[in-house]
Amino acid sequence: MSTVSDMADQQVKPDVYKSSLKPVWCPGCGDYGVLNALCQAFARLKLKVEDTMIVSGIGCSSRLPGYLHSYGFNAVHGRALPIAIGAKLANHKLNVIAAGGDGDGFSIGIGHFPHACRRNVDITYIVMDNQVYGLTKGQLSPTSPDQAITSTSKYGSIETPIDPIRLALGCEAPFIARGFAGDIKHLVEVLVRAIKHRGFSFVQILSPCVTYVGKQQFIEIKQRLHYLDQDPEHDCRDIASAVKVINEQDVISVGIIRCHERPHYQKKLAKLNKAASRKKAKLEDLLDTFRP
Ligand SMILES: Cc1ncc(C[n+]2csc(CCOP(=O)(O)OP(=O)(O)O)c2C)c(N)n1
Ligand code: SF4
Ligand SMILES: [Mg+2]
Repeated sequence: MSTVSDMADQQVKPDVYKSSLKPVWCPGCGDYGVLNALCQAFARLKLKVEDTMIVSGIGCSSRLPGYLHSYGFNAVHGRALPIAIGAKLANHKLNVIAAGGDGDGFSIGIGHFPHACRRNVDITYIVMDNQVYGLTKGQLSPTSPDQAITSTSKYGSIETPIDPIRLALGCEAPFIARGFAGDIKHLVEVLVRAIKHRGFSFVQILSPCVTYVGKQQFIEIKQRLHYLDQDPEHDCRDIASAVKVINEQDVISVGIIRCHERPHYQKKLAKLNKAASRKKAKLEDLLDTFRP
């Protein structure tokens, strides 16, 4: 992580990370909470703006890079992850955050997710999950609940939703967390832990869409919250604790669900490069492998 080391004893103000663009999100949108929490997390970690990059796809949530004062890339729909991973592999010093919505990450972009989890490149992926396609006016998304009424499911959804946490766990993501845009203080703690984690970290942020789902989405989430850091039985190093979270029905757990240290991709790559440089392949031997 690249930080503002010469300001070690000074406080960094969260506003340092905000760009001059005024967000165009609807008043009350959960994404404002995510932007604020992210700036506070960056400030807490004293990240250097010139060593920080945010990559997104397309959607209301994917507007995030424009509102942050760092390197940013508003990519094409569903492609935040491969671009973020490419940036990190090209420059290991960068703090790389990929961001997007539930549609971006789990419809068109879902093919990239399992590979990001298992490959374990040291980036953070945040999905601002509002259970709908906000930007395109409220269509059904892969995380829309059963029976959800949307502009493309007028009589209620008949599709089983994807649970991003269950998916991440099944794909061996080493760090899995959930936060709520309506509890910024808690979300900052979650984001700080995710960015500090050495390896792929995934954070599902419940970020209500007041326009196409409605104001009750905030209220319903808030009523069901269960804070894992206050649960003495939860141990994020123990996979059984994570399995308990994905099977819960009545509550919505927020906090660090899974945290499992394993060597990240860049570390393994450096080791591999070192071993390969010791036994240089001869061009003739390589060419022989193509000869009949
Ligand atoms: C290749 C491609 N297909 C479809 C679209 C249209 N499109 C733009 S955003 C979006 C979905 C946005 O939903 P989500 O990712 O959940 O973001 P939200 O707006 O809800 O934050 C779609 C289908 C597009 N821009 N590009
Ligand atoms: S449409 Fe929904 S997700 Fe998009 S800005 Fe408005 S409230 Fe937010
Ligand atoms: Mg969405």
